[in-house]
Amino acid sequence: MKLIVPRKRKLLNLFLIVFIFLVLPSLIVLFNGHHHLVKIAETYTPEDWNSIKGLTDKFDFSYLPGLSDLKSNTELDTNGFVLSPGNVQFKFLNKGNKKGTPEEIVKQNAESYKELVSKDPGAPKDAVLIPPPSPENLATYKHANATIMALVRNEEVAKIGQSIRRFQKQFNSKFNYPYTFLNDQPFTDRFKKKILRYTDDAPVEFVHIKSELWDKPSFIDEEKEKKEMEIMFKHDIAYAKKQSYHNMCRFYSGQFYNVPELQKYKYYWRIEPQVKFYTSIDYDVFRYMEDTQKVYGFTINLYDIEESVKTLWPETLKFLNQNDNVKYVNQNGSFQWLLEDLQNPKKNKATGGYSTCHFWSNFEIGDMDFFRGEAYNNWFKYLDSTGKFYYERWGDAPVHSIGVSLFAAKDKIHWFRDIGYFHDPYLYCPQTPTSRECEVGKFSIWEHLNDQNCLMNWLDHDQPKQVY
Ligand SMILES: Nc1nc2c(ncn2[C@@H]2O[C@H](COP(=O)(O)OP(=O)(O)OP(=O)(O)O)[C@@H](O)[C@H]2O)c(=O)[nH]1
Ligand SMILES: *[C@@H]1O[C@H](CO)[C@@H](O)[C@H](O)[C@H]1NC(C)=O
Ligand SMILES: *[C@@H]1O[C@H](CO)[C@@H](O)[C@H](O)[C@H]1NC(C)=O
Ligand SMILES: [Mg+2]
Repeated sequence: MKLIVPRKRKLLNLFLIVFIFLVLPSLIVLFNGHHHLVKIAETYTPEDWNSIKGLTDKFDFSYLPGLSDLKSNTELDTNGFVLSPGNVQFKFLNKGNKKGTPEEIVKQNAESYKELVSKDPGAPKDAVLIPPPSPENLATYKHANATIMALVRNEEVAKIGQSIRRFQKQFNSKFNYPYTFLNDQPFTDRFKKKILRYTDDAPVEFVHIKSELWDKPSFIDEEKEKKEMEIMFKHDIAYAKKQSYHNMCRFYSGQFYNVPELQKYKYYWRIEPQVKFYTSIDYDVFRYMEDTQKVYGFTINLYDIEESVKTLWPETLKFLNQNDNVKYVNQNGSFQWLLEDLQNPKKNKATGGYSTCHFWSNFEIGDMDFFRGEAYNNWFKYLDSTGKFYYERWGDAPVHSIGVSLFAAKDKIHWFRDIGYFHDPYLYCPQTPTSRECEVGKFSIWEHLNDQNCLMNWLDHDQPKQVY
């Protein structure tokens, strides 16, 4: 027994020495982790951040000018944004002071949505609307500078035909706006012949898209692409592995307005195969866009698959913090809607803050000169340079939506409250005297998708004024 005691003391001393000199310092560092991070943010150069970023693809902190700036910032807390070079930040403010669990917010929003949509909206009141000319005056009618546009494959002729038939009936037979059909393959004679049966007297142009506007850029690392596609596929992201879908999203995000045959137009109205128009449109929608100088119009507004746009928002902030790119941001932009985190907070968590709310772009009426402008184009070029139209699956809808929300004033974005519309599985069915074949207030053909509706967030935070 006696022999063992000194050995125990020795062990205790050894333990104390190890604790004081090795364990204690690590604990101090651990508990001061926050300070440690602040120090990194302040002392590292952008190059250092880039090399740190290279260690992980998960998070891109490089757009943060210094974590200490985030601590208290009255400008950010009052306005919801700070727009100074190298220090661009946005914050969701919950100005309406909405409270509740995500489930409760979904319920509140769904109820408000139903109530709103069941009132007849009439027509927009912020312009003198132009009714259709009488048939004998149609030939000399003064059109807006606009085309109806559809990207479509030869084999989809019957499906786009259905869309056109309804579109002609509800709108275009009254105005005869020209159609532009786009395809990465040459259109067949069969396709052209069939289309001309649907388009009545409207002018029609068939365009074969040049490969440099459509093909995957040569700098894309195909091994990395394959690896990333596999991961997205495992996460059940629709079309993750479909090469042409990625091409389509990139084309609609940043190339369609460069198609030579579209240069002669300012406005476009995008249509897709198998969509429905539920309401009769009895004024010239393009003239409305022109007269009010709107940049973008939509009907449906919803969340996206968060994994498909994981770094779209961080990359955007990175771009805005480069050089003097902040000059492109419109201080009257729709930032709150982009950041709302009450209804589907898990989206914001996965995307570095972006709600994933977007205008559903299979229906969109837009000003191509906006997209052709310096702000949108430089931003798109930056996004394209990241390769993430392929390494992620950035859709044209979130890209258009973030673009118009940042670079256009909110009163240049228009919700077409009077146009009923369907693209599987979502619909917009307002209570109007001409609404047919839809159930007023329904948002999706699947009840469980009601939590995907972002419209109330748009109306709560960024709808500029009552237009209807
Ligand atoms: N020419 C051509 N058109 C395409 C291609 N991929 C998609 N499109 C068109 O691009 C538009 C969007 O594609 P969709 O497949 O409808 O994509 P989506 O609306 O996200 O998905 P769905 O729910 O399947 O409709 C449609 O008008 C398609 O016809 C392609 O590879 N070539
Ligand atoms: C229509 O708009 C395009 C793009 O802005 C422009 O180049 C073209 O000259 C315009 N056409 C007319 C007739 O104004
Ligand atoms: C923003 O809105 C205010 C108030 O409506 C207006 O005075 C200002 O000119 C707008 N600025 C921009 C850049 O649109
Ligand atoms: Mg579609």
